[in-house]
Amino acid sequence: MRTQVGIVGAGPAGLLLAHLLHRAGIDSVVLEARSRDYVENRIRAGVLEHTTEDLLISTGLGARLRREGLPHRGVHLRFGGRDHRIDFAALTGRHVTVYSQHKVVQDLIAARCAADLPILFEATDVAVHDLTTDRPRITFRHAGAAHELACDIIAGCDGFHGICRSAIPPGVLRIFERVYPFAWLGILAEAAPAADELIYASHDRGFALLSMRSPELVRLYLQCAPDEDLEAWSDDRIWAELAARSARPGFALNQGPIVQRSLTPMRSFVAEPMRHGRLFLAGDAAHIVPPTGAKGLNLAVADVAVLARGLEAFFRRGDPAGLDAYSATCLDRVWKVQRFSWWMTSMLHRFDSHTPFERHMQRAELDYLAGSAAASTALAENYVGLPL
Ligand code: FAS
Ligand code: PHB
Repeated sequence: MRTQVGIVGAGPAGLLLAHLLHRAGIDSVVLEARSRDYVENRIRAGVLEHTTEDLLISTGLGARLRREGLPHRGVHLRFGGRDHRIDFAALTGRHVTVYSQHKVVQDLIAARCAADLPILFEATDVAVHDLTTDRPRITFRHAGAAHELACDIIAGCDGFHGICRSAIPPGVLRIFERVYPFAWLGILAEAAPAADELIYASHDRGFALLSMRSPELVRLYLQCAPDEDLEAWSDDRIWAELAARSARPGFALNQGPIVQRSLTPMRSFVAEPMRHGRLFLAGDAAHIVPPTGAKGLNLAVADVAVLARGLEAFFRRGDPAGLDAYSATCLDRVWKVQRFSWWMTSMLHRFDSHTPFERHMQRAELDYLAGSAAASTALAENYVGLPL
């Protein structure tokens, strides 16, 4: 088999890259370890930055997004029993859109299949070779047979636990990491949102986030121990803890059947550089942010927008400049988004190791935000998305 760009991973990064390359007349093959059903129903992120929404719509992926996406013009910070609304529209003129990641993946796969373009699900034993030559290769097994894909470029879009980053020889990458002393217990429940917008609740018992997927489906999160046993959390215990952490006079959570629960570990992670020879890392394969800032999916989109532009110049005009600048261009945004995600996480979560002074610093940060247009604007412009 041969193609111009071999893409490992059919998450948002790999699928959007394949979509953008096809629109630029560049051939690619997507190799995915899991089944189509698995990747299309994996519940993860829920918030699209305006740049992500604009890119999806401008590249022909806006039909369902326009129908089912929920524009959100602000979020609420809840602390000390009161709310402070961050008014995105007034402060930045922008909004975000609540639209589940699994729908983005479904839309991208549907577009790929409608164009009859190659995407191989349940590809196993994927391995990348000859990365520092101009003829890199991907070997894999599919439908019971061994295959080799000769390509000009390999895009490592295989997430944090994929094989592409680890295929880079030791000593090449600089790794930066912070592991947080907590995780998020997330649930999907058949209940109406208790508010029109997201609520980030900072409480002495721990952080809680009240998000949503539709007028009938909520996505709720609780800060918990990093090694929390999900079995120890009955539905009643989850609802009681969510209610306690989001309590405010006149507010009541709507409860309903919990249809999915998950545990998401919290880390900040960056691997530099995001390129090794003809291998380009994008999305979670290169970086992880704590989900507090709603950035993981959006950062993956930003990476592949840069990579697609660089590949178009490379294949159309033989101009390598975009690819040579890829890592530095992406990392400039990655580190700003890492900072914002770390800041939101540090401000809103409870750290058992915190001294009373540090807890006062957290509360002072929230009080300052609530009283300062400048501080609220800084949060808003990061949350809606930095310019691409
Ligand atoms: P992905 O991990 O989405 O996709 C990588 C793909 O590569 C997967 O389909 C995987 O099966 C495939 N793959 C892996 N190894 C392979 C191999 N060897 N061969 C072939 N294919 C291989 N972000 C938010 O903003 N908000 C959230 O609430 C949120 N919740 C999350 C919950 C969980 C449990 C996780 C893990 C992440 C969450 N994220 C969240 C972050 C998430 O949305 C990612 O940022 C986003 O999926 C990144 O997309 P990709 O880079 O495409 O990686
Ligand atoms: C979600 O809806 O899954 C979500 C929203 C905002 C976040 C994290 C997750 O910061």
